[in-house]
Amino acid sequence: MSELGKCTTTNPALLAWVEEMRQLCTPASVFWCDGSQAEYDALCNLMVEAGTFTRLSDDKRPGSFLARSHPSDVARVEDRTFICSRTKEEAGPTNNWAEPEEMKTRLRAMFTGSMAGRTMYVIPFAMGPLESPLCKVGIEITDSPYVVANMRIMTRMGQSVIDKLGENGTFIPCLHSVGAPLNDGQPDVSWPCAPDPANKYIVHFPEDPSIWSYGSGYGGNALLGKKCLALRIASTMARREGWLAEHMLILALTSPEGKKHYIAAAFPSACGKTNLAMMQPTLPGWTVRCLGDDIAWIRVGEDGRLYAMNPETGFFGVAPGTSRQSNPNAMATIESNTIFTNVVQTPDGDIWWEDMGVPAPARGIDWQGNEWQPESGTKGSHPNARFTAPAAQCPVIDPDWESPAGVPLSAILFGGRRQTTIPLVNEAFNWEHGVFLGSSAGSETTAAALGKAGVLRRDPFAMLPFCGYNMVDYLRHWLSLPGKTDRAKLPKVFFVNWFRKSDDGKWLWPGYGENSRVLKWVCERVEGNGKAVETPVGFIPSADALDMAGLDLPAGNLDELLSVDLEGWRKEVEDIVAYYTKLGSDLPESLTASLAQLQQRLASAS
Ligand code: GTP
Ligand code: SPV
Ligand code: MN
Repeated sequence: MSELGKCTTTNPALLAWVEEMRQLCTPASVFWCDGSQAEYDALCNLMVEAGTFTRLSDDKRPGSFLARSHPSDVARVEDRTFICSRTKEEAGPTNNWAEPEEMKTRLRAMFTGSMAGRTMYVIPFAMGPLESPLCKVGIEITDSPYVVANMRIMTRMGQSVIDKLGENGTFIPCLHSVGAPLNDGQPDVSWPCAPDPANKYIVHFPEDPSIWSYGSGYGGNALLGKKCLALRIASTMARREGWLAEHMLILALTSPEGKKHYIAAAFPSACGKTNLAMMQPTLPGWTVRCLGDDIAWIRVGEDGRLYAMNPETGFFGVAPGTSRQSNPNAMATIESNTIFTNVVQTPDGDIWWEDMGVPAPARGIDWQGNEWQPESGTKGSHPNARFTAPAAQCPVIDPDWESPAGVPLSAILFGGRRQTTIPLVNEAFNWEHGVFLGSSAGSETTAAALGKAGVLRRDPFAMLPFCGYNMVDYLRHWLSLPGKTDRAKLPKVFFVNWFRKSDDGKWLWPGYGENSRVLKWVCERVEGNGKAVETPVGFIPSADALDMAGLDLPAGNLDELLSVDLEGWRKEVEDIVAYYTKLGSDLPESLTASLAQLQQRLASAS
């Protein structure tokens, strides 16, 4: 192992960029990360001393830590996220845009001296297995040791990446500062950041490509390999190079007869990807294996099928609601070596959150660091509290999860959080109709981004906050796939909704492991079996098509989940028309045709 913090690269471009950023940000010191366990341990100890981390009990959660963020810094900031392509047109109607040189001037001013009194960490990281044809190398410069520790779990990081880069390899520069320089002698705080939202900037320059992030230390704002690189920047590369960078989980589903299908699913943030990715099927004999829970890079393989690969190595998962009942495999994954952020600290040195499936502690410390009791009437953990855990610790991780080639997809699911109208599952008539379903996906907003939760918005392909270029061009890119391969080899497309509610506010569908019943039907449809009725909105399972053995659903629920609510759908169509109008006149004709056909089918169904 190399001496901690010592540089081992001879790559001149890398050395020059780090030196330039050192001069800009004027840190007290520079630390080159090698990604070793010893380095991780040393940084965790340092954070314990600084009050950023609380070490959890070795009996309860070995190797694990709790962090509490600043109350202003708890989620992604979509308003402060920019795609600075050359022209506004290239960023498109759904992204914030600023002229790149103007933005760089502004950012350079913000970053000037921004790391004063702090250590500047240099993190070499790779997204994707190092041998994968899609693997991308990034270098994140950050003044947050919390970011370093999380990046070590979430990415392939350290010396192996420097070695891959070699003398002449290229990398994506990712500059990050919490935006809280320290004057001489000024004491630090446990979670430094720039509290005023107007001072946060999550900025992408797709032409460089490069990423500049200022003012936040939380999640997707700060772990720049994830949303910034593996989705926003990667989507622009994917478009150019003919592949796809998607906000999707990847799972393997095996039937009792041993038939294995790989499925990818795009649901918006906090809408069930992690849960589906590692679910425990309630149907006897079926198994799910997890390959990824948030991001999929997909390319056409030599055999013409679509192959999906997870570029990450960890899970940055929503804590509240995670329990032995809802997600036993996540609970097993986070038994050790996990970083918890914004959950309750219990008196016995462990953590707790709402709907964890175990009794709340009589008292504890809430996510804001205050004494807390369950009777207090406030939530002890933040709704966007998260765990960061190594994927390798997941008991149902698929043996091929690190395969450089990825795995061939049988089906793609789109979904959203919809209390009304949208059925439990709906199969697209064909690829173009599938792209229409993805493009028009709506979902109620969640705590994963700052802003009001529970508001219905269109979130095409669950990529609204993550598409690095013009959304209309993105949709065109998806429509171009049948031209790149044999159409018959493309995965079948479905739309699912686990979140329907009755008029009295109860879930109509139990969700979680019971979603295996829907996945079984998906497999049957892929194999050419599976009974369905053709409806105006797509193929929906016929009344007896879903395997409901052993599930006691209240009378009428299944009917409601699988019926086409014509009135609701007409409103839905109006909303989609309005959204398509917002996307502009350049929308591919295939999509406007799909919408018109849906309108016609609904009209003649009345
Ligand atoms: P990100 O990490 O933000 O991308 O979220 P995600 O898409 O991975 O969502 P996750 O699986 O963490 O679930 C988010 C919330 O939805 C949690 O509170 C879950 O308990 C809840 N949830 C997940 N699956 C289901 C389901 O099938 N039914 C119901 N009712 N809730 C679910
Ligand atoms: C999401 O919001 O989709 C997440 C969490 O996966 S974050 O990494 O913060 O973006
Ligand atoms: Mn996500």
